[in-house]
Amino acid sequence: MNGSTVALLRDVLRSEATASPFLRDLQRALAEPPHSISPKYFYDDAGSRLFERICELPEYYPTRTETSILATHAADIAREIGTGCDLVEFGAGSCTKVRLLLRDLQPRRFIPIDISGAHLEQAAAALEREHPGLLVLPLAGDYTQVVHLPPPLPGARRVGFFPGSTIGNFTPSEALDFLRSAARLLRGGGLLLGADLVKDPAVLHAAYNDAQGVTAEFNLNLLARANREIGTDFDLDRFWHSAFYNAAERRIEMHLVSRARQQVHVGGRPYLLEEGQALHTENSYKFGVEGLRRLAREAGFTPGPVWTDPDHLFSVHWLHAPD
Ligand code: AVI
Repeated sequence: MNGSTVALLRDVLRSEATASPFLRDLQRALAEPPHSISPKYFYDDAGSRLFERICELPEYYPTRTETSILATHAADIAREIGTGCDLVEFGAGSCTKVRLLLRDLQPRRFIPIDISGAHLEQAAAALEREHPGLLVLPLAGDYTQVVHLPPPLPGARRVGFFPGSTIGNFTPSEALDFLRSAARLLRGGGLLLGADLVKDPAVLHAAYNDAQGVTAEFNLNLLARANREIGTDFDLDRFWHSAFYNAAERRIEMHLVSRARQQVHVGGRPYLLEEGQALHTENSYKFGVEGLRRLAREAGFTPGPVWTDPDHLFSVHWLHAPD
């Protein structure tokens, strides 16, 4: 590290107490390797809308595949879990996938947790209208932090639902931490978990490099969001979307790559980017069924049945959480 990098780092650290988390994390990512930032910054309103469009893309198989697994096996899943549970969804969004389970699972209560409070309230109200007997208690907050749930319903097992392979966007140690806290929170019940599977890299490549460029726009929205929210001056035309399968790590990596040597300003500070320099914005880990079950065991779960699609693209796991 040379002198000017040290000075820059000192500056970054000094301003941390007052900076917004996004500003602080972006400054840190630009100041020093590994030049990476959490994918959670994708999801402002525009990013969430772009993600919804991704889920509809012909190349993006995970959403429709998981949906078809849940629709096909809802009765088996309900038999395994048992009716009348206290159901909690982590990162519920529009509460779309849970609808596939409600008829068979008949939970006594549904607690959707999501960072976007306003969106969640609407989704919860719509769900209650559709299912008059169901008590829906939306909880606005970050489910990766400590979750304070309302007291359990007497006699109802607590069951978690974490679809979409969002577990794949965590680092391996974050995934383990998340599963450990879920196993504690869901003691005596369990977790229904969706996980994307390792497959032909060409299929993966297409899913993250769609022909319409929606995934590219989703990735670039991180810079657009920074311009909107924290006054940065990124020129989006001077970056390109890169997504590739890293076979050794079993993950798709997304990066934003500088098309030229350029200077950008973040929080009033200049950062020089070389041509080809990349900001790592997301990992999307892919799992083997056995690997996922091992991870769950390590976190304190007892793995139960697994449901997959005929092409073995995606998996849904029932994980018991012992008392
Ligand atoms: C939310 N998450 C599971 C998606 C994924 O596939 O990792 C996010 C995404 N990134 C690019 N396309 C979709």
